[in-house]
Amino acid sequence: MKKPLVNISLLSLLLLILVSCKKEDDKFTFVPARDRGEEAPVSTAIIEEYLDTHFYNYEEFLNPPADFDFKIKFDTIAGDNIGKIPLMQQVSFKMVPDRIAEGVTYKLYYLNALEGGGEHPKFPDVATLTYEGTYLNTEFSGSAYTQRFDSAVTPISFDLTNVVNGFQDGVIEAKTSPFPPIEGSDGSLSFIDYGVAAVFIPSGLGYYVSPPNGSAIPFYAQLIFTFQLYSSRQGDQDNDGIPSVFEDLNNNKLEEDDDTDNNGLPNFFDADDDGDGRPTSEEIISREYVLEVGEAEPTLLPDEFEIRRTYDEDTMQTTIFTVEYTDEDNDGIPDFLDEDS
Ligand SMILES: [Ca+2]
Ligand SMILES: [Ca+2]
Ligand SMILES: [Ca+2]
Ligand SMILES: [Ca+2]
Repeated sequence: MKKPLVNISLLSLLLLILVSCKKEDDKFTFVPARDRGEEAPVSTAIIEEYLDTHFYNYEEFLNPPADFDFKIKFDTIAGDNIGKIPLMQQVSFKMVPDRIAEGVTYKLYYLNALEGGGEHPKFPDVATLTYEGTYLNTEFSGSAYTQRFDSAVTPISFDLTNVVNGFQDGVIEAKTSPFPPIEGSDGSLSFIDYGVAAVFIPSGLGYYVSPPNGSAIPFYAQLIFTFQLYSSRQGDQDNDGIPSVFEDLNNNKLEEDDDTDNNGLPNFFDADDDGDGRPTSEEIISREYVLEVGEAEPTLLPDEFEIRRTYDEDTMQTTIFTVEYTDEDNDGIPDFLDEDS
């Protein structure tokens, strides 16, 4: 199930430089991938047409029937449904950069059908959700149709740095449940007060010319994901002790473009960020403070900061996790980013 969501940005980059190929007259002719900047408004137009002509089951979300599954369903505004409110009037959007072509941005539409009571995942976190992915295509029929290509009906955890970019960008606009899962007698997990959302992904933030092997997704397909977001945990993809959200040094909310030692491994995925041979985990100091109820907050050192806190309902203890960035040669550059210290 994971495969169709695998991040293909590197592969896309290759394909951008190389080509896609098409068989013609018994020989292969190479067709360069379309210009990403020119394709972006085309994608937007296709998605906007869909949003103008479709609605979702908002009435069920407003007045949930007893057996309602709290899943988003779309339908065409026509016939009996001619009076429905178009998605276009109910979605939000944000501008999102292309990860490959500099200067190209997309209008990313998303829908929060139900706001969770918890938190927004951060962009490099690991989210637990159920979902359905469809692609939107106009290539053959002239009008948009959707086709499901992937789904999970039991909760699955996704590293958000490892899914298609538009899905990552959409999930972080939803909120989790504020409560831990409830375990059923059969071991199944259920959640309450979670977020239900959808995201409408332009092809450049989807698969572009690299749909997953074996999938029926055409080139340049726009994608729509609906999902139920249950929980999220902080990502530390390289296990170096610094949560990935703090490895976004240029603070642009993209994890893939920070690479201190220029070795091709971005900091969130590099356990030796400065490439000095000493692992990052040995160039920082990680601490934990356990607080009893009513106990005062610890005073942190000047270069120490909190990365996370947890609360244990049984012991009623709060644990605060911190990291201190040491700077042995006092040059203002923390040791883990300083190749000569
Ligand atoms: Ca960044
Ligand atoms: Ca690196
Ligand atoms: Ca790192
Ligand atoms: Ca160092």
